[in-house]
This record gives sequence, C-alpha cells and structure tokens, in this order.
Amino acid sequence: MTDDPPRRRRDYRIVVLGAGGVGKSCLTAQFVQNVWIESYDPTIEDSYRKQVQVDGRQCILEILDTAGAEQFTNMRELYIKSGHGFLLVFSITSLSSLYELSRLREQIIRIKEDETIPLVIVGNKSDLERERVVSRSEAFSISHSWGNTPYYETSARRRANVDEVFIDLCRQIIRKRKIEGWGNDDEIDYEPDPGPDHYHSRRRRGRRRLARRESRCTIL
Ligand SMILES: Nc1nc2c(ncn2[C@@H]2O[C@H](COP(=O)(O)OP(=O)(O)OP(=O)(O)O)[C@@H](O)[C@H]2O)c(=O)[nH]1
Ligand SMILES: [Mg+2]
Repeated sequence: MTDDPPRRRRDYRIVVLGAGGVGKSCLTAQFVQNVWIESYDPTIEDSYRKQVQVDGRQCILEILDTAGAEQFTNMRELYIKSGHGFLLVFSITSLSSLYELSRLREQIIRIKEDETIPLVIVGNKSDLERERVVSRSEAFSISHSWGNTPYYETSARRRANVDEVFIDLCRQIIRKRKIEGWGNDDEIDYEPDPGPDHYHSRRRRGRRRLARRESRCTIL
C-alpha cells in the first residue's frame, strides 16, 4: 500500500472527486462553511481544514476539493496518493457523470494498490428531481457492484445529506485504521491542534474566497 501514516493519528485526508459541474465545491462549501454558492466557477484546487466530532472523537479533516475539468486534472494522481478517503460525486442530472466515477475508482485502486479504500458515492442535485436521468436503482447497482459502497443522494442547494456523506467517510477511515492496526486512534496527537478552519485556494479568479470562521459539525 502507498498509504502513508498521517502526521497526526486523527488527521483524515478527504478528497472530493467527480466530473466538472456536479457540485463538489458546493457540497464542500456547505459542509465546511454552511454557505450556498449559486454561480459556477470551475475549481483548480481548494483545500479546507475542519474539526469535527465523530462518535465522540475529535477529528481534523483535511478536505481537498479537486478540479473536474480535464485541463486541471494533472495533479489528480498526487491527490489520490495522499487521500485516506474519497467522495465520488456525480449529478443525478447527468449519466456521463455517473460513468466517470468508475474510471475514478479504478484509478484510486490502481494508485493506492488497495481495493478497500474508504469511498462514498454521492448523487448530488437531488433537488432537481424533474431533471433526473440517473435512477436510484442504477446508482445502487453500481454501489452493489463495488462491494456495497455507501450511496447517498445529496442536495448542496438544500443542504440535504451533506454532513452525512463526510461523516460516513470518516467512520470508514476510522474503521479501516483499527483493522489495519494504525495504533490506537485515541493516543495523543503529534502536533498541537491547528485551531480554526484553514482554507487554501488556487483558482482562476478569486471570486469564491470564503470567510474563515470557526465551525464544527457535531453528530449526536
Ligand atoms: N440545483 C442544484 N444545483 C447545484 C447543486 N450543487 C451544485 N449546483 C450548481 O452546479 C454548478 C456547479 O457547482 P460546483 O460545485 O461549482 O461544481 P464542481 O463539481 O465543483 O465543478 P468543478 O469545480 O468544475 O469540477 C453551480 O452553478 C452550482 O450552483 C445542487 O445540489 N442543486
Ligand atoms: Mg469545483
């Protein structure tokens, strides 16, 4: 496996992948900062840091929001190498965006040399039911063929199931670390807590520079 131990045992590097325009940035912005973004500004690369509590355990999530547009995907291999878990996002209004996920999953398995990498399939834009072209059964059959990879339908617009997809992924990472004996996750950190959320962005225009603010997501 190429999965390096993290600097801190409770660092969870989450990579958000999927075709252009499916809503990766909107989902990430809703999760990290509770904001809805109406306009479309293709991402080059954005990274966020957020502290969350999962089943009573404090976790630091490093979230990498990646580019769907082909011209910006040259860094993808590097992102995949460093990721501990992946959100594979498609839009329920685009069949080709669903098919793109198979290619991405194959790439992840090849690069990580591991078929048990934490993954969540995300069918976004569930508010656009009238424009749906991907049926739930079609998405579930892909989830089934991938060994029952969790499948969620989300709406970044309505903030539906947004926390759930990130937290599911964290739980999978925690479970995998326990199974693979990455030590006791409850041991002390190697580094001091980074404090409030951090944000780093590379984009063509600086339009979507979101305010830094301390936010937490607590799952009760
Ligand atoms: N109706 C609806 N529109 C959405 C939803 N999520 C995103 N959008 C819209 O879809 C467009 C693209 O969203 P982004 O989040 O920028 O898409 P992306 O996947 O990050 O695209 P790239 O950065 O190019 O890879 C924007 O205009 C959003 O407002 C959703 O859940 N519902
Ligand atoms: Mg984006």
